[in-house]
Formats: sequence, structure tokens, C-alpha cells
Amino acid sequence: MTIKRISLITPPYHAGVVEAAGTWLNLGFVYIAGALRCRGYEVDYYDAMSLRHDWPDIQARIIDFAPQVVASTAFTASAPDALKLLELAKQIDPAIVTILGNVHATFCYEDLLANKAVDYIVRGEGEITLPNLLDCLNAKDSPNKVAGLAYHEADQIIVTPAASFITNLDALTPAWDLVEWPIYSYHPKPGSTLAIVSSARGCLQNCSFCSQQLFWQRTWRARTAKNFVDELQMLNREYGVNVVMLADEIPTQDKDRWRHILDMLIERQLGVKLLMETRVDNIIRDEDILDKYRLAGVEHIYVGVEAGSQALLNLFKKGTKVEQSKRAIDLINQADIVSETSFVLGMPDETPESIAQAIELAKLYNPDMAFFLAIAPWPYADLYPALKDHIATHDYRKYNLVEPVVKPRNMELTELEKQLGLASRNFYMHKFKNLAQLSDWKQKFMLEVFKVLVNNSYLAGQMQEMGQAGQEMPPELKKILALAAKKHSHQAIAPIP
Ligand code: B12
Repeated sequence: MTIKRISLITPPYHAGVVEAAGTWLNLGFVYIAGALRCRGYEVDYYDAMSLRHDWPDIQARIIDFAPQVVASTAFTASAPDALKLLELAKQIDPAIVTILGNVHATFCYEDLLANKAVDYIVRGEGEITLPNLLDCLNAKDSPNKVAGLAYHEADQIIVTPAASFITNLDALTPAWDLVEWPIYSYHPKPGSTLAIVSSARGCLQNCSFCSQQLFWQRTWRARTAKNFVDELQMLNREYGVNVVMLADEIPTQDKDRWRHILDMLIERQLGVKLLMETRVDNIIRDEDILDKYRLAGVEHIYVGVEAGSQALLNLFKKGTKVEQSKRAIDLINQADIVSETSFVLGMPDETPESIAQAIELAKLYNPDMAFFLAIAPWPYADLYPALKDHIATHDYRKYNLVEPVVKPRNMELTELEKQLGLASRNFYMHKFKNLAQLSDWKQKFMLEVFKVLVNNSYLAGQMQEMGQAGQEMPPELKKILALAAKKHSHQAIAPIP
């Protein structure tokens, strides 16, 4: 069999959280599709997750495209459905070669390969490793010559040496033309066209609860400012993209490059709004250029505060000080940019009192949006040994930062989940009561956010209950609540994932 056609399919997993805020494309697959095409392969980029397709739809699309290879992507929460997808491919045709990549696959390849439906795991970046593997299979050569793989040979698992990181990110060739653009939109901006883009790859931090610094092995590489800004311009011109989320963990690592990007965006006035994540210390470092962020179109910044006590920040190896978080959020607010943060809660020592403290801290920090997340014990994270004995379930579908899976010593899981929901309600109640303190555009934005929260978010129930305590709410909010009470839909928001 010669491999010609490859299906890249996202698993139909839904945590019912970030998807309420928008429909988000799969950037990893856009890059991999481009790389495969450059080597002469035909690719079906199929974002079953975002299309909200179910198994019968996926089956029909695989039969229709008749690929020789089906590949999917697995971070921890999506791993069970990614496996199910490869099982489906094998049921359709046992000759289909199946491949999995992404962070969970990179670290938990032994577990995944225990499922006979998985032929190959790609560890690390896919743009070079996957085409190399397919060329190798077509040449009937041994895959053990390809760096970055794990696979079965006889009864053994073969793990080839790690692939080198791609150094020249400017040379990559994302297949933007394969994206089904009309479905991708940012809900707080009705009618918008949303892309996810990447200006840099890597993370240099040590955060012990996170996976990303491990995946990137504490390296960081960036595209040149011009290459990145040209891409935004092209996306706007060719596909009408007017909102982009930066997938980068730390886009502003190199201040000179970042300033250059901002200057070019200000000069070109593309009309593209940026949503991004960065670190509190980088915001403080950039105090002198935060006005440029806003002028360049940066509209929303997420900074991970994560913890309210210095002791917990130290345990999380966050490398920041509690006071810095307040300062960074103040600066973002002063620049008239939407500020967002999250708190990682549900550690073994959590109590209703410590959650109450986090809420008060959130009010003090005063971000526009705050999320109270449940720690997820990624089996490969540095923090895992400290959480291992407190894990209540190994069902990875629940490892989505919303459903608690670590049981605090003095709280039941149901109580923790309830408290996290109440924390959001309490925070937003406070926020929306003080809506008039925000600038005009932020007030309008927050009303859209409120609609999303009330109608489609995992917090919908909590938000609708605010109606009962809603006497102090501004009239616009009361109207939204009244409408929502009629509709009662229960799906999903959260912020930048
Ligand atoms: C975009 C994004 C999403 C999108 C996914 C859109 C889609 N259509 O698939 C959305 C917003 C829906 C999303 C949702 C969630 N996400 Co998310 N998301 C991201 C984010 C911000 C960027 C990913 C990205 O584009 N990276 C850039 C590309 C170029 O890199 P990449 O994805 O790693 O892909 C490369 C390699 O990994 C590899 N690769 C990846 N897949 C494959 C597959 C094959 C076959 C091969 C060969 C190679 C390969 O090759 C790619 C190119 O080099 C990351 C954080 C981050 N900075 O990476 C979190 C992240 C992946 N998300 C995460 C989480 C937890 C979630 C949610 C559970 C959050 C929630 N509470 O709801 C949900 C679950 C999904 C859902 N449907 O509900 C975590 C996963 C943690 C973990 N260790 O498991 C991350 C890492 C955030 C974090 N810091 O913790 N997410």
C-alpha cells in the first residue's frame, strides 16, 4: 500500500468550557497539513471537535475520503476520544495506519500503545516527524530511522531519539486554505472571524502544575516580527479574519521583537483584534509600552495568577510574587484592555475558607474576568507526585480543569465543585454590580460576556441564579437574565484555554 491521503481529525471531545467563548481552529493540524502537502500528500483537515460532529459523521467522512492514514491529537482530556477515533478508523479498514500526537501522546505513549488501534505515536512537533514517517513507510524502510516516534515492533515498544525542535519557524507553511472559516467565530464579538495563530513556540518557566514547559523542554523560539505580521495581514485580507488568539505561552519573551510586532501592527492598522496570554512580570516589564499594545489591537490579556498565597505560588514554581499579580492586572486595566486571570484551586489542603479567600483576592485584584479552576494532575507534570495519592478518578475526560479530580482532605468532590461554581457567581456578581466603573467599550464587551456566561457556559446555572439576588444589578443585565431564564440552555465558557 502506498500512502497518499491523510486524514487529520480532531477528537469530538467537549469539556463544555472554552468552546462557549468561541469556535477555535486546530492550529497544530493547519501546520502539519501544510508540511504534508509540501511532501506531496493529500490532506483532509477535519476539525470534528469544532464542527460538533459525532461518531456517525466522523465515520462517514473517513469512508468518503478513503485515507491510508488517520491521525488524531491528544492532550490529556481528549486522549480517550482520540483513541476511540483511531479504533473507529481500524474498524472501517484495518489497513489504515493510525497515528497520535500532542502533549499526552508525547509523554504517555506506553499507555496509549497498549491500545492495539494505535500504530505510531509522534512525540514533539509534527511538521517534520510525520512526513518523515510517511516517506519512510512508503519506502518500506524501518521507522526506527525516524526521530521522535514510539511504536510497537513485535512485542516491544521502540522509542526513537527525540526529534530536534524546528528552528526556523518562518519557513513553516500552514495550510490556511484548508480551514473551514465560516464556523470559526469569537462569540463576544458576533459576526467575527476567529483564527488561532502562533508567533513563537516554547516556554521557559518551571510551573509545576503545567505541561507546556515539559513539552517544549524549556526552550523558546520565535518567528520574525515581519513574518508574523504579514501572516495576520494575509489572514485578514484573504479570509476576513478580524480576531486572533495567540497560541503562544509567552509571546512577549523578547521585548524588542514584541515591540517591533506592535509597531508594525500600529503602522498597518489591520483592524485585527488580538487575544493573548502573557506573564505578570512581562506586563510589569512592559509598563512603558502598554499603550502600544492597545493601539496595536490587543484587546484581551490573560495572566495566570494561579494562587493567592506566596507558599502556593512557590509550590507551583510560578516564579512570581503575589504583589506582582495585582500590579500587572492594574496595568492591564489602566491600558483599557480586558484583563483575565485564573486561580488553580482544589489542592489537597483546600477548604471552603481558602476558596473564600481566593474569591476575595480575585475581587481585590479586580480583573474583568476570573476563573476558578480545579487542578488537573497531568500524569507527567512535576506536581504529580504531590497529588497522586489524592486522585479520585483516572477518567481523563474529566481532566479539563473544571471537573475536580483531586479530592481535598477535608472536602468532598461534590462540595468542591459546588464551591468553585459559587466562587464564579460571587466574583461576577461583584463585577457586574460595578459595571459602570468600566470604560464604554469594556461595558459593552462585558455585557456580551455576560450573555455567553448566562446562556451557554458551564456556569449558566450559577449565573441564572444571580437573577434571584439581582436587585442590585444594572437594568441591562436584568434583561439578559430574564431572557435567559426563558431559554435555559446548558452548555459552556471560559477564557483563553
Ligand atoms: C487552541 C487550544 C485549544 C482549542 C482547541 C481547538 C481545536 N479545534 O482543536 C480549544 C479552545 C477548543 C481548547 C480547548 C481545551 N483545552 Co486547549 N489549548 C489550546 C492552546 C492555547 C493552543 C494549542 C496550539 O494551537 N498550539 C500551537 C500548535 C502549533 O502546537 P500544538 O498544538 O502543540 O501542536 C504541535 C505538536 O503538539 C504536535 N502535534 C499535536 N497534535 C498532533 C497530532 C499528530 C498526529 C502529530 C503528528 C503531531 C501533533 O505537532 C503540532 C505542530 O508542531 C493550548 C496551550 C498552548 N499554548 O499550546 C491549550 C491546551 C492544549 N489546552 C488545554 C486544555 C486543558 C483544554 C481544555 C480541557 C480547557 C477547558 N477547561 O475546557 C479544553 C478541552 C477541549 C474542548 N473541546 O473542550 C491544555 C492541555 C493540558 C494537558 N497537558 O493536557 C493546554 C496545553 C493549555 C494548558 N496550558 O494547560 N484548547
